[in-house]
Amino acid sequence: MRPASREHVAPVDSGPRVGAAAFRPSRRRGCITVSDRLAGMQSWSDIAVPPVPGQGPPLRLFDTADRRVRPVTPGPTATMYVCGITPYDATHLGHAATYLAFDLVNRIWRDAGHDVHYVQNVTDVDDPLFERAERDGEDWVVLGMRETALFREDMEALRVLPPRDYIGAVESVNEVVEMVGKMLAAGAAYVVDDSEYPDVYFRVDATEQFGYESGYDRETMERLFAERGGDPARPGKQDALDALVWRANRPGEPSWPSPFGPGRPGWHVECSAIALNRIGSGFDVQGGGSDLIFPHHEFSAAHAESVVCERRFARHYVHTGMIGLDGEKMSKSRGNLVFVSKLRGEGVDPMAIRLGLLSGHYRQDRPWTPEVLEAAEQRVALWRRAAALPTAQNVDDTVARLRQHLADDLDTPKALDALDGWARRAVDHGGHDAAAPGLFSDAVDALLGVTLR
Ligand code: 5CA
Ligand code: ZN
Repeated sequence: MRPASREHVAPVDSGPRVGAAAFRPSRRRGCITVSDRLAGMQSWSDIAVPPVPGQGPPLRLFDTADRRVRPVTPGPTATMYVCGITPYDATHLGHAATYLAFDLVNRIWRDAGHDVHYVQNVTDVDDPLFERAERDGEDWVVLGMRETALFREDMEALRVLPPRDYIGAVESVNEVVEMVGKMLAAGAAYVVDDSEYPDVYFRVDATEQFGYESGYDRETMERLFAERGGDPARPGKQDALDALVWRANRPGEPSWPSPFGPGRPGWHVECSAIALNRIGSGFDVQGGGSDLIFPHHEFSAAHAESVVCERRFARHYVHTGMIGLDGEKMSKSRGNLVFVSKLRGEGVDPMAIRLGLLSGHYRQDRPWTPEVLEAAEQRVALWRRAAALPTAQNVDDTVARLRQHLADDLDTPKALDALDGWARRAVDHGGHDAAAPGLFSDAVDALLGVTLR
């Protein structure tokens, strides 16, 4: 049974916060409330990254907004926000591929000596979660907790470095309330007044620069808005593209109190508020799959820019291609999913899953096939044999090429080729360098997240 809306107690403090300490557990009549769950929201376990001698060139990435590859120029602390899962089902290989791409960014930055402040959300209050819970006669809170726990396990198995802040939507409601209040005060948002539900909408023309992130024309925006969770035909909206930022409470839906009435956050504003409050405006990389280019990242950016009065939410907008199966994008709604946990359960080596997903370029839409997995299994086996040799030929040049290819917009196909070449030569012809196998292993671990030990 869903908890009644009164049970959803929003944390009352506001402003930047990190992790569990900022939240007060709350219990009523012996029930576990959402706030108890907030206190438990944790990232997953950290993974040691071995140091690798030397340095690579500075990272260059394709920026969706500028439509070209250009250098990422972080300060001593590099900052990244990557959109997290909506936890109504298990992690599939499409999700995994996206988080692996940004894990490479994290690893390249660390290799270059940056401290990395990585933030990720969990969309644990949203319609798909309620619908799946309803279908299965389950509490949506329990469903979200279970799938988030499984996601953490999958990320650990794939050796994805954990975000520093891992924040549920339910944890950030007070931040959203504060932000929507600012938008209303600034005239960037309005309350629809011809309905029994006083939803709050963000004006698509609230910022001058709206549209710069996707670069899409109005027609494309309208099509994608309707396809990806927007509500162009909602009566009372001033523009079909105005985006929901606060959904007034409907019977049976969870809600939180706010000065503009009880309700729950819209989707884009959740990511806006979580990122702004932790890594601020003008952070280095905003990441996600290409299906988030519009409307999600366009509006996340516009929401933030409307309240901080700056023109650029993120300095780089980075998007991954879609992993498909049998010619179709892998998606929960299509049901053509290959789950990471299912493969793991079948005994597939997570390092082969990792290398299989990294064998294509991150920006390329690409299929997952049995051949991709088989090739990755053979690659891991070859690399393990090479790493276990007592001596091999010098690997310095190969490590330098690995760094170069990764810094060039994460060119993993070329990086993996270079490593294959060295491993094949090492296995076939040996060599006299006793440090080379260990260095190869460390470089593959630190930069690609693949352990060969
Ligand atoms: N919770 C929102 C973001 S705030 C969300 O999009 N959740 S999701 O579970 O649908 O997707 C999580 C991430 O995986 C997103 O970055 C999405 O773009 C990415 N993703 C989803 N399907 C695929 C796929 N087939 N291939 C690659 N990435 C995918
Ligand atoms: Zn997001």
